[in-house]
Amino acid sequence: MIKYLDLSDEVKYALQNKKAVVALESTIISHGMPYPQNVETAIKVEEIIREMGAVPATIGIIGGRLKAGLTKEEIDYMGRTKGIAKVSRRDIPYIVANNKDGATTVASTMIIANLAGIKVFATGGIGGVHRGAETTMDISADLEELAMTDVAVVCAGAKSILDIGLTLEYLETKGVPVLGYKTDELPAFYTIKSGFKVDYNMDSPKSIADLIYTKWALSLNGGVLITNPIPEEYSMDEKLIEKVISDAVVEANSLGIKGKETTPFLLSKIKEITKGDSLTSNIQLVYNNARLAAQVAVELEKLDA
Ligand code: PSU
Ligand code: MN
Repeated sequence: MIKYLDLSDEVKYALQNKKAVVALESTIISHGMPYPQNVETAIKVEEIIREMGAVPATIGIIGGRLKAGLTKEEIDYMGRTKGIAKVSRRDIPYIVANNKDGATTVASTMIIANLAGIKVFATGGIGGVHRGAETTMDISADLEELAMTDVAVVCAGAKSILDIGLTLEYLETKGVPVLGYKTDELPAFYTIKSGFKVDYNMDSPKSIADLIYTKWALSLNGGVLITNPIPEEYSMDEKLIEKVISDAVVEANSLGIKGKETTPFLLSKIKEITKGDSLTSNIQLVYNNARLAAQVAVELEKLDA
């Protein structure tokens, strides 16, 4: 598999010298945010990770090569080029065999991070069990990946475009610990609260790293989900965002939006209805997650040394 993988010099050096590395995904760049905020955010996230003493590895597929550590130019290319495929686990072989470009989701970013030997990954939101999944069977491949691939993912909880309760049930079935950073309650992406509990409230990056280390030392394969509440000053009004999301879901259904188009459609609709407020919150929560992920990666590296 490694023959398909390219590490940037910075990432290669960091991994060889046991420095903390944090993986970042590219679907958030190509499909999760509009240009140019997507590129600005992706570059700022990398800077934040470096400031926190870790090395960022933005992951994507370019010309059929799996890349861990995109250059600024490659990030810009992923952000401005229209029609880059959204690539999850099932799409990787087609994209690689045909030398195409692909923006990686949480699932495929975990796969490539794992190949590269990167253990911690920061993102905004993961995919999950969608509302209405009992008839559509729309359950993100991200959940299966968390079940089997040894990468810890820092996110801002589950947003209510998903069925949050069913998403948590699925993660429980698959043996994925859901941790809350300094919270008992699962955050809901745009808001601090969701009405659902996390499995464990963790009070420090060190305690999170200890849990991750122990899980894998026990050969309990698969990921760990670390949920980090959006900073209070950027959190949105709960009632407002709930109404916006419900309206967006109704519109997606009436337009017959399905499959991998669903999440990008809902995100852009929510941004449109909130006149960009949701985008501001989304950007800030990603920065917040990058800070925590870098701290966790630094602590985990100490344990591994
Ligand atoms: N949630 C967001 N922004 C995103 C995504 C989710 O707030 O960009 C992206 C991530 O890449 C995630 C993917 O892995 O959507 C999930 O898509 P799907 O539901 O089709 O599996
Ligand atoms: Mn889906």
